[in-house]
Amino acid sequence: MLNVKPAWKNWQLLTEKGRHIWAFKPDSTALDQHLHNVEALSQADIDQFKADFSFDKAENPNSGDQVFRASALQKQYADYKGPLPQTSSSKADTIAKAVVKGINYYASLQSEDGHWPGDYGGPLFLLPGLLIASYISSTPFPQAHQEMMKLYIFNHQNKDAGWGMHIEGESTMFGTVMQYVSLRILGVDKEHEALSKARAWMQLNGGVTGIPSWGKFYLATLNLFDWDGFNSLFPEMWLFPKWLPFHPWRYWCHSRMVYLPMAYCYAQRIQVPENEFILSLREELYGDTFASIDWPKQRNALCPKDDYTKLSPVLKWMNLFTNSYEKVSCSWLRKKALAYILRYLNAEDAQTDYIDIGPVNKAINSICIWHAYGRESEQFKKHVARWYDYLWVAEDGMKMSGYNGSQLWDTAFASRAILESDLGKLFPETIQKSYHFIDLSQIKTEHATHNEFFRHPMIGCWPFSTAENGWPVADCTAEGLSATLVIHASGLIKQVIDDSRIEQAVDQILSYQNKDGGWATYELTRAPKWLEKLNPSEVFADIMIDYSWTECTAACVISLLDIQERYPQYKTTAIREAIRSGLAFILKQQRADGSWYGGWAVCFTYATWFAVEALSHAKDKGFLDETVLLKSMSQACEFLVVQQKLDGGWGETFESCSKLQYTQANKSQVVNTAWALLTLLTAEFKDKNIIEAGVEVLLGRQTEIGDWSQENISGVFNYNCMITYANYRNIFPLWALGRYYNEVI
Ligand code: LAN
Repeated sequence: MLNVKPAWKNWQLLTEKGRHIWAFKPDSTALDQHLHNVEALSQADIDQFKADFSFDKAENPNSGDQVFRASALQKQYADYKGPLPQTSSSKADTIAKAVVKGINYYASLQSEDGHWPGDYGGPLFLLPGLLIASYISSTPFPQAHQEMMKLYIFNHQNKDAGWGMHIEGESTMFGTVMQYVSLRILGVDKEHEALSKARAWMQLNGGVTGIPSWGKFYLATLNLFDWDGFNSLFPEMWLFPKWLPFHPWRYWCHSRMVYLPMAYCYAQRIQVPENEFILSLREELYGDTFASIDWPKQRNALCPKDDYTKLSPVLKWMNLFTNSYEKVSCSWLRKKALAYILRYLNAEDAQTDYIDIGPVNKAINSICIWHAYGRESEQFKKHVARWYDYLWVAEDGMKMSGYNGSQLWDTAFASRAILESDLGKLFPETIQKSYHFIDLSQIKTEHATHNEFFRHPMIGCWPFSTAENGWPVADCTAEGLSATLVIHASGLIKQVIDDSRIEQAVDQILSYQNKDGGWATYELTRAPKWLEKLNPSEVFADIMIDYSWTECTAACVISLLDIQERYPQYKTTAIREAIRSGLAFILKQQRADGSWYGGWAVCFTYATWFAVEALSHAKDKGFLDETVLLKSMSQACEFLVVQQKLDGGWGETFESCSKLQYTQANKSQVVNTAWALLTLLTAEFKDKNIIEAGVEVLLGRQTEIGDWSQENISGVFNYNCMITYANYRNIFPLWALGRYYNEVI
């Protein structure tokens, strides 16, 4: 079935209510026991790691989650022996077999609690943050973890000896310096060939001072960059009156929660004391120039390879002011700002049970809490315990995930994909388990401090990962709700999510709608678009406010349409109005070529699927002028037809996201093909040859056991950083084939 390598077997994923902990040679399944007490490695273990986690990036930088999958299959895979439906044609027969085989395989990856674990790596700047936190706080990872992290970083070094922002990206200064420092923290000798070549890369590309601001920040905490070389984060801004349009409570929550602990570190000028290691690193990174660098001049220095978003002139002017303020800052005010920030950090930790909103503030909050309360404090220990929630083992080593997982999101999609056709009903236990997880993950209580710290109310919502993560998302709520409704309609379960909880979810979705008719991610859009001019990160775009997105809007509209169908009496007028304005927003986002740009996955095929799905569900229900709706859908189909590849499939690369232009991959991709097929089928596209050609690609690529191979990276954030969705290669082909089965049966 799978080529399972011996060292893989030593790593086991333990899960509990969606939590993921990778344990080395676990002797029980008690999850907490495996955080720290890991046995020491023998040289034989290390050699085995090296042999079994060797990975050829040149073949495909995307690992295929084989470590997790091999072990899950061993535990619970069995060939499908149940009944198959009577169909009318051999075509329908073939599709039915492929779908059943695919679901049967996929079901064996489901965890006991009902979700589908999966690799959520991709970005390369995350693990370094965690390693820096561990170094600063003198809290090293167990040796087994460290060896695996080294392997991961080595495995992802590019041919030119640098590293990218993410596993598929070309080398950047940010990626390269961060991995370099990480390998050194992990004990790799500076004379190691990979490192000396990386140093040459840095020199060739203008030197380390050109690292973007987030890198400058991390280096400053390591005493490898002077804080004077870092633009002020003006910590006093947290004391601004709330009505100001640029008060940080209005930022996109991810920016808010990252710049908050950064401001703390900056105000405290946190840096590890000079020691031999740091002095050596200075020399490795800068030669003998460190002492003579004019730091203030480096504040805006930027390596051209990292330059994605130019700092605006407005921001540069503001920096002039805030940097000068640093020289005269009033200590009383600074203290007050720091006290406020620390209170906010504590609230975020408490609200998320120390998981935090994401991988970046997870690492930086750890540094702040260590600084504020010490290594032995309860708070810091709780932080450390959650470091492990973010680690993931695949055949390329140990990585840091882009979130504490994508549990709810994948489970909701998977349930809908499986139940797309009646074939899903052959797997009642799978659906019962996913229902259990969806039930478990709906948020049932409010944070005590939610008002004080600007949180959108959340009872009834669903998060992207787990309930403990404590940050619900608008479209995850929609997906959770849509999945719940589909499962209820299937008749396979005993309903436990009652009407009042469904109504809570609907109310939340309504409360998330923006004035422009669209839906954003975690919150309402809280400030005008011009705030983007203050974006200080050179490597991401559109991070300052929470924008309405096509996909998020479509997901919310679809769930409201579902509600109208099943709960027609509930808030009919308000829901109809929300749907109408949501649809108008979607139509407005359509490009002249008929496509939609996707902000959260690669890329045009993704958002086009979401948009057309919403439009087709709204058809004949009197929301829009039907000719407008039909024209929009047919333009979308024409767009897809133009992009279809010769083999009948569709394939985009991540550059679609960063360049905002449809970019053909060399080879068609099952995930893009599935999105295109879902679109054409829901739009009832007339030319069946086009559809059949795509279906053939999915059938042809299905493996013997019912899986599909991992192809290109599928996810993205902030236009420029890619992220892995390991479950997509199963969910979407199954969904598309299930839909096609409904056509041909
Ligand atoms: C995610 C993951 C899920 C994603 C969807 C639900 C798919 C989307 O429709 C809405 C946005 C959301 C919730 C999303 C936002 C940005 C996240 C949280 C991520 C891509 C996962 C990681 C990323 C986060 C910002 C990474 C940390 C990096 C920073 C720049 C802070």
